[in-house]
Amino acid sequence: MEHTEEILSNFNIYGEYLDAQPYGSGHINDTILVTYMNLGEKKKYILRKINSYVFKDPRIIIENTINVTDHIRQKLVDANEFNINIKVLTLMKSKNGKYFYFDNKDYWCLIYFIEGAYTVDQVETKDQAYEAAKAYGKFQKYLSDFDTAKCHISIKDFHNLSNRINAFKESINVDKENRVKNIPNEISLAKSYENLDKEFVRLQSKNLPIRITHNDTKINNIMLQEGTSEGLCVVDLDTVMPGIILNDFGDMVRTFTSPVLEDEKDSSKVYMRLNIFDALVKGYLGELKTCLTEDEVNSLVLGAKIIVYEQAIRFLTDYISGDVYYKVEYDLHNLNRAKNQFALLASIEEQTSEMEKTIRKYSFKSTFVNEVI
Ligand code: GN1
Ligand code: MG
Repeated sequence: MEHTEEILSNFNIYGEYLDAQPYGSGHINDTILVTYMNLGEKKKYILRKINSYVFKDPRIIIENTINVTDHIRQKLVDANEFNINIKVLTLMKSKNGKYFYFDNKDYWCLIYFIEGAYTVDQVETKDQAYEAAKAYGKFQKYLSDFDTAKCHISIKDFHNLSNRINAFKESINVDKENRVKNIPNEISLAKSYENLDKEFVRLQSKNLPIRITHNDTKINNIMLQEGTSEGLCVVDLDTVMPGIILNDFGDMVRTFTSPVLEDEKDSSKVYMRLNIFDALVKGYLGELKTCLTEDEVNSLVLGAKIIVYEQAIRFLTDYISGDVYYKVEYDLHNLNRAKNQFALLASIEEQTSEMEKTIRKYSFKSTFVNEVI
């Protein structure tokens, strides 16, 4: 990776360059694991090329990342936490003193690699779900006093379901790649869930609190500690911006509870695992139940449906438009992803009442009632 070495030469890294390898499973930015040898020890870093088709002004997301990580770092210091460098991301400055390097085409960031941790693309144990959700809960808690006015909107209307539906319809009208004819079932499925948009609009009218949300709370955006599986560090902060809690809760349900990968080719294997949902809710609300409003708690399950539906539509729109947004490895990749989201949504619909019961079990009100009894 010759070009990579050239990019890296613009950052202040001690030691001798050893190696660079593609890293992780993100769909948007390029992520590269680089290794240096310094004083006989291997040192690893994550180099990220920010996708400027998706992020129109990458400097905005870098500024958000710096502000948010500074805020969290201070919370960790105040709490006398040790090993802070593996609990929050640290960006390195480039030789021009900025937290990025711009090569006249792309923006690049360099981040310290979190040692002693791993990520998973699908949840294998209840423990992982509990620990990862707890880490996202803590992340939310640390940011609860961050001034939302000081956080940029990295992508406008990112979780605006009505807009996503309009974009989907527009892609059908344009039918750029002549793919609409291949997917009558998925299009009618998408239409059959359109009532979720009305629910979404109704939710917006409730004035749910605007918080700083992560907006991409996938299971693989948590570094889990080797051995204990403790949720060590929240990564991929590109989409951190003001938003409602449902965005984060919904994306956890979406990516934690299915037993197979997001791009599994057989969508009949996809369903919502209630035991994993239980662990997720226990971990998340364990951190947050006293901070959330009653309206927020009561709309969590609906939020999950909305996010899964939104994602189904996003994948389907990209399939119809010729795969311009998400990275794909084969022609039907986005379509398979969309089918899996619809399968998950159907399973969530079926288990709504059990999911609501689980929320009540771990929410503040039920705890309070139990204590009084
Ligand atoms: C994208 O690149 P990655 O995996 O972090 C996308 C998310 C989607 C996700 C689907 C900026 O995230 O919104 O939920 O793919 N990020 C952006 O897996 O669009
Ligand atoms: Mg991301």
